[in-house]
Amino acid sequence: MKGTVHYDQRGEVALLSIDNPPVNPLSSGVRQGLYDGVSRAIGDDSISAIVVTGMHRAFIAGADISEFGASAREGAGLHEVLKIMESSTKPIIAAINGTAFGGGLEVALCCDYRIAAATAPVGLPEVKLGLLPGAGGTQRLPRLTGVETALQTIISGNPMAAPDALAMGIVDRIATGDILEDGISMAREIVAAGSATRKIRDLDEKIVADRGNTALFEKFEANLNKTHRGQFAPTQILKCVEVAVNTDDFDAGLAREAELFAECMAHPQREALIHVFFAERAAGKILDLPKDLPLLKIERGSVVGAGTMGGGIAMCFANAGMPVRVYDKDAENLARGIKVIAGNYARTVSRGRLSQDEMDKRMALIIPTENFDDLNDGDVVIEAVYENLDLKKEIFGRLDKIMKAGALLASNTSGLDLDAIAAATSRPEQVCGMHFFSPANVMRLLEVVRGEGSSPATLATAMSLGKRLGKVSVMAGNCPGFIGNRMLGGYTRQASMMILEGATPAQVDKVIYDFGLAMGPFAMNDMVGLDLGWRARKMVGGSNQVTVRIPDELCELGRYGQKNGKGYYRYEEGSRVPLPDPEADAVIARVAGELGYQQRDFSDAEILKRCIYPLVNIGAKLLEEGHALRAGDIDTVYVNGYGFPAYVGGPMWYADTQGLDNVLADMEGFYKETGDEVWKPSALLLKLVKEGRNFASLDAATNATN
Ligand code: 3H9
Repeated sequence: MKGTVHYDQRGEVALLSIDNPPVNPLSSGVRQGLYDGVSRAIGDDSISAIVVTGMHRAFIAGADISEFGASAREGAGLHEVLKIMESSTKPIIAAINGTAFGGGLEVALCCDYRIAAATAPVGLPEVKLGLLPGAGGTQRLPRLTGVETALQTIISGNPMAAPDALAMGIVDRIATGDILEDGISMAREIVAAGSATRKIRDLDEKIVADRGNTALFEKFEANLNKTHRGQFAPTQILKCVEVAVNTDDFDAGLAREAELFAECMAHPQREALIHVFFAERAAGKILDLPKDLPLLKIERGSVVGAGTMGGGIAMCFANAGMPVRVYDKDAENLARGIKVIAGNYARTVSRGRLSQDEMDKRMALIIPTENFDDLNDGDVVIEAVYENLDLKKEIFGRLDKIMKAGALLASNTSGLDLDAIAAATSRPEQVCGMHFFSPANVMRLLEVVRGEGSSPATLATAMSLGKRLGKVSVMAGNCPGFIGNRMLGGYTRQASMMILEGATPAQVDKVIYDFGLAMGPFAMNDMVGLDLGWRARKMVGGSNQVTVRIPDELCELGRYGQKNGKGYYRYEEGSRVPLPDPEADAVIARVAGELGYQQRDFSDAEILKRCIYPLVNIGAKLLEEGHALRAGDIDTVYVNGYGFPAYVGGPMWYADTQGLDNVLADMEGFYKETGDEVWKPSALLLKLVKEGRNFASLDAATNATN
């Protein structure tokens, strides 16, 4: 059995300490240990109260996710544990020393009292795994906080700090000294005052007011389409809480919760989301970088360029409490960049998500400079100028001269040749890519790009710095576009081909939106601005790619996208809603005719495959070449950097769910039909299908070698 619970006696208090490092999930040994410990304490006449706490950095991180889907269960069931705790006539106190998430908070809610360390985060994040709190959380939380707060907490899945949990009534007290000692003192106080127990199941004053309040649930349901479009678990959560509010029979509520939880467990979204959870964590483990590799000491950052990317990167440093210099040679650009940063923070303050004091502290950490040499005190420098190889090479040549020995030199290039950039320095071993995604202060993804000469210490430091900056870091090899943008090329090209062949932008975009992305490729292009690519192509004398003919002709007609109200679509004054536009459609039809494309109808299913399967094939090529380490890394890139819906698990996971043999057959069909190289199946895909395997099995084999 995995994990254990230690039993100690402190006078008349039994102390149960959960020991399942690093974060104490409710694995078999923990459940059994809690069951045995509580039973023993109840049966021991010398014990008057029980304190439950966690060792290491968490109280309990929730159910053990790695056990989900296992055929046989070891140890006591969680519900048996909770039942014996809740029926205890001796008061049980949860001493929440650290993270209490999901089933962990639900264990605490089965205790009679809760005291928490001020730094302990608590929450019910199950929804992020496609689940609902299935150990009574949907029934007990509303009884403590009231219905609306409980719904917000459970549906968002966001954690809260212990002091907020105190204000909401979830915990009773915040420890002022050592949490364990304070927990034991609290137990003694309760015993001294008569050993009253207090079961949340018996409380109803916070829920009666909303009994029969269907409008409240309708309000939440209507909002789900905005916040959780396409997701299964949130509606299940609403149903659970509705039962909690509308019935007096607590056990009936628990039974309904168990049914709805089982439906979530059986749902493919649950499997996909848990894949994403583990894939994000696996991505941080680089097989040839030993865990104990000494890292470079990073205390200060430097950023070259005060544009959108540079400013966002500087905010990441400041948010992590690290001072950062931001350089721009143009005083006006620099001032504008700093103003944008201040504006971003001010918006967060106005939404109540940051205090003015904290904003001031962060702004003070961002030090603008027009003097390139000032960058030299950074332990890391991140170059974030526009995509131009010559310019980047020149900057790295200059950085090489001024940066201190041992500094990490990183480029934020989104796809240029990192080795060429590193070659401009005398220390390519200290150079790597750190590719942030826009807006850098918001997007969670960081591609760490490994150059030919990048040293293990450089790479390990960049990965670890990414974590400190709040990013999910994924290692990518140095190839054009790295992981994300190289794959994206296949997706956008196929979308562009389909509108030449007879599909409309609106049809393609709707299919992609319905699949779960925030917008389709044409709405996205309109948002970014069609003129950017058009101007870039003009500067190099144009392009003979058929896929750029339509955007180029749209630009020739002054249709630049959202910025001037017309592109692939038209936009009403001040609106971002794309509306079909006969003028754009006529351009598409004319160009398709001129290029000799036969027009035909497309089914939604075909559109989806033509857009998503290039991602899969290019992803497989990246794996085959070693430019991506795991299929899960690719999924992590797409979910965190490109808005791919986590509930389908990312493109590689999605391909597995479709059956790789089916995916291959479709690709072969498209290859035959179009002759487009993107459809030439990768050798890896062919091999996996031949062996009856999938990407998940490939990753399992890779991770097993770690
Ligand atoms: C649930 O509770 C259902 C119940 O309502 C009903 C049941 C009937 N299980 O993230 P880290 C591993 S659903 C198994 O790097 P951090 C993780 O994989 C659950 N393993 O650390 C990693 O392993 P490795 C609801 C878990 O400090 C290691 O621990 N709970 C679990 O950055 C360290 O993790 C959640 O959704 C788990 N529950 O963050 C909480 N949690 O070292 C999910 C972690 O081999 N967990 N591991 O790569 C988290 O949000 C974060 O892990 C946490 C720590 C904040 C706890």
